[in-house]
Amino acid sequence: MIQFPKDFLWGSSTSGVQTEGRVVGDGKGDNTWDHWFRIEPAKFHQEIGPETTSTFYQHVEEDLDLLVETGHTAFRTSIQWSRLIPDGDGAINPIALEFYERVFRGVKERGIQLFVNLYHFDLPMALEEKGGWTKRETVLAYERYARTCFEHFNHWVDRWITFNEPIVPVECGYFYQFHYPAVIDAKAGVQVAFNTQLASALAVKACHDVNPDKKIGIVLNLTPAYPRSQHPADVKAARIAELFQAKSFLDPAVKGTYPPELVEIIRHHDLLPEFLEEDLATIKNHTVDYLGVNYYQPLRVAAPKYLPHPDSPFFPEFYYDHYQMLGRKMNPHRGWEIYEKGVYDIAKNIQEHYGNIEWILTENGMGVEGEEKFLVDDTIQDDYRIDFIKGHLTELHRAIQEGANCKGYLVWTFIDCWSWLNSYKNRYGLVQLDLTDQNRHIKKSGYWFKELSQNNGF
Ligand code: BGP
Repeated sequence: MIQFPKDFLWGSSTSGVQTEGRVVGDGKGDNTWDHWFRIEPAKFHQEIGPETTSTFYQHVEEDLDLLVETGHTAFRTSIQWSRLIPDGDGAINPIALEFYERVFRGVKERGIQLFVNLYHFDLPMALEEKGGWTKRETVLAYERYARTCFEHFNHWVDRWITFNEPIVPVECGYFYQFHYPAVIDAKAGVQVAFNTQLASALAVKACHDVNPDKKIGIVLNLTPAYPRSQHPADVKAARIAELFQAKSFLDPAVKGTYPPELVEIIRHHDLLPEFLEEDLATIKNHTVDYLGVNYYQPLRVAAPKYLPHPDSPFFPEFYYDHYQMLGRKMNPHRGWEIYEKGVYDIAKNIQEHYGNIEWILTENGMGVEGEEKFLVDDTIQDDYRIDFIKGHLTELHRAIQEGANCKGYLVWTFIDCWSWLNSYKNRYGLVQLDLTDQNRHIKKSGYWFKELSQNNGF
């Protein structure tokens, strides 16, 4: 039996945007997803948009009961900025205030630790129209929004989170076109990355101003970059890929400084952001209290085969090619590699290079397209998901035995949810959501997860 330390947390993560849905009269303002779906619905899988997400808004009590039934001792969700402050920087929506109070109180009344994230890819559209994260005004509006949240909800929230996977809106919004504004503009992307980091540091400061004892962290999608071989060119490619993918936020968030090699590359391409001297001190002085780590699949890279065309816009892939390892283990239902040892490597990296800061595994899970095919006697028989979780937990446990400071495991996610352009394509839940009638059915993994939590191991 693999036994986890006493008080280890078991639960799941989700986000406001991906679960709440929209209801007439709820007072929510548009965010970038609402807007993008309205103007380009065909981009979204089966043209299902963010207003029809898992209807948590109408099923709060039922869903919170499901957390208990699936063994949760911790739960992470996010506040939708555009719900609480519809135009991003003006009046508070009283209906949203009442809604989030009800949700958070409900979580606490069930004896579950509550992690609340302030930003899960969801910028209010009114701010995007003024330039979004490329503008300092958005940073300052975010700081005011964060402070508002701390002042209203501190009573229920055990731990705060500033951002989820902040590199993703940078990559997807300014390089790969999976997030709005879906442009190709490296200079803007770098500015957005810097502004996001600054906003995170300002939120850390605000959180501690309001209550010095409250812990606040950031959630990063960390994976080591694995080189194809030990050839120096492959090793260099991996080092640089990791600078872009992980250290761009990990270093400033935990150490308060940017990696010099990354700064050099950015300078070399004339992409340095605009900032004030005091911003660097803000980032330096307000590092996070703990880390959330999301991990799904490894990043494998090789030295780039070709020189970029001189007219090509800058991409981080100037420095590395993606590489598919022969004989890799796959999740065929999602097309992602499964590499459990990645969790161990992340844990060792945090232990050895980031002061063994306290962390929680905040997302790990197995997406499955067409999961109805595993339905037997009304229950999804998702043994593959149980195996996936067990495999990753085994590696996490090994790292903890060696001193890694991980305090909990949150699966993605408790109920099948809407996921950006992929909409409902990939199902991740411990609980199945029937899109036709919005009924909820616990999957085999949900029952197993309860035992896992009760036994504190497996
Ligand atoms: C993570 C995001 C989540 C969720 C998950 C699954 O990176 O933090 O919001 O969407 O990915 O993604 P997908 O449904 O595309 O497989």
